[in-house]
Amino acid sequence: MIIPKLLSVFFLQLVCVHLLVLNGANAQALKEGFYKSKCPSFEAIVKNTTASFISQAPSLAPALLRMHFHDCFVRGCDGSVLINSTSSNQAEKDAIPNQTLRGFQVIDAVKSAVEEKCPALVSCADIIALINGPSWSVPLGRRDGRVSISSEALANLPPPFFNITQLKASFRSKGLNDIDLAVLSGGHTIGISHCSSFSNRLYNFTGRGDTDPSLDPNYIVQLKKKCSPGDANSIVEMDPGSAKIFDTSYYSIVKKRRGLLEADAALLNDNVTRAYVQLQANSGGSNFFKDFAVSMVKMGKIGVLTGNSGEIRKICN
Ligand code: HEM
Ligand SMILES: *[C@@H]1O[C@H](CO)[C@@H](O)[C@H](O)[C@H]1NC(C)=O
Ligand SMILES: *[C@@H]1O[C@H](CO)[C@@H](O)[C@H](O)[C@H]1NC(C)=O
Ligand SMILES: *[C@@H]1O[C@H](CO)[C@@H](O)[C@H](O)[C@H]1NC(C)=O
Ligand SMILES: *[C@@H]1O[C@H](CO)[C@@H](O)[C@H](O)[C@H]1NC(C)=O
Ligand SMILES: *[C@@H]1O[C@H](CO)[C@@H](O)[C@H](O)[C@H]1NC(C)=O
Ligand SMILES: CC(=O)N[C@H]1CO[C@H](CO)[C@@H](O)[C@@H]1O
Repeated sequence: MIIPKLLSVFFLQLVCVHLLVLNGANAQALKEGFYKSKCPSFEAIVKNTTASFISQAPSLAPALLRMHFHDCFVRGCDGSVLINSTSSNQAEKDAIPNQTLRGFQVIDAVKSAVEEKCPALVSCADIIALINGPSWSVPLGRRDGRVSISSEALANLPPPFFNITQLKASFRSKGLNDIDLAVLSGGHTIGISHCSSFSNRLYNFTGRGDTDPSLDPNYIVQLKKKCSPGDANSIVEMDPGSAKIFDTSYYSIVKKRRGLLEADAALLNDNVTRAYVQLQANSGGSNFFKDFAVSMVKMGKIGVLTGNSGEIRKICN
């Protein structure tokens, strides 16, 4: 299993649940079991290969989840995040928000294992999507885009300092609603952030050497110990104490005003997203894993290429 084993455990209850999701107009052709007859071992290969990487380096699980988000928000889920820059084109990979993307080696390894069994059949975009759906059914049939432009990553990915109005607009522009925003932000229950993504909140929030008043002052003291001024490279867990476990504790942290990014804290500034935070912050939460699967399937349909559009790339980068 791909995302850490606890995630899988929590999702076990969902294994047989058939998710009802809205089909985006451009996503008609995605379907579960798309490769069943053409490449029956595809799902097993993805699981085996990814599992062997993640057992060696568990921190790759959050990295791959974030990669799927970044792929889908820029030109749709078409694998364009994987494409290398060339002398004449700066690709998405080389945009500022992507400097901290990791895990490309996992995609490459899965791809070459898949190519060995089923040459030229399975898209890179589907590999990213399936890696992130260990325990729910992932509709497949995406094809790969050929275009990857750095400036589009900057324009389409919400930066960490977005306020709630901007976050809602960003998600809505991708066909995702305010609940999807609250649910998918829960992806920050695993993984890390570099100090550079939030240190303005600790040292210079409005340019007057001040701190972010929406961040718990006691937590600011702790964070300052991890991120000295100007330190861009150190990393901090987004859901400390539970950063390897896919659970609802992200929401408890946000509720306590300890959300690491401004975009996490912002969920408290809207009735709908705040209500969701409060719901999940209650002990044990409520249906978060099911909600997450539904919103992930929805995110995974953004702007996909299907049918004869795009291509099946042999080398993902
Ligand atoms: C709501 C808007 C979002 C913003 C502004 C945002 C921003 C960020 C930032 C700044 C980081 C830290 C990067 C670094 O400094 O290393 C991060 C990490 C991460 N994000 Fe998001 N994100 C958002 C939504 C999402 C979504 C929808 C998902 C997936 C469902 C996601 C999954 C992750 C994961 C798993 C990490 C940890 C990556 C790692 O450990 O390498 N994020 N995000
Ligand atoms: C996946 O791994 C299991 C156990 O190691 C093995 O039995 C199975 O054949 C593997 N499947 C593929 C498709 O590699
Ligand atoms: C893409 O870039 C990676 C890392 O720089 C490199 O290893 C790989 O060979 C490149 N792929 C192609 C097709 O040039
Ligand atoms: C969010 O940011 C935008 C752009 O800076 C600003 O116009 C708007 O007033 C802000 N909204 C909230 C709720 O802070
Ligand atoms: C804080 O930000 C202001 C405005 O951007 C800048 O002039 C000042 O040098 C910064 N202070 C520190 C300590 O970085
Ligand atoms: C949010 O809730 C508050 C208090 O319950 C209410 O006064 C306000 O009108 C609500 N705002 C929106 C946009 O629904
Ligand atoms: C993972 C990856 O490709 N990171 C690149 C992001 O962009 C910077 C330049 O802006 C590159 O140096 C990184 O290699």
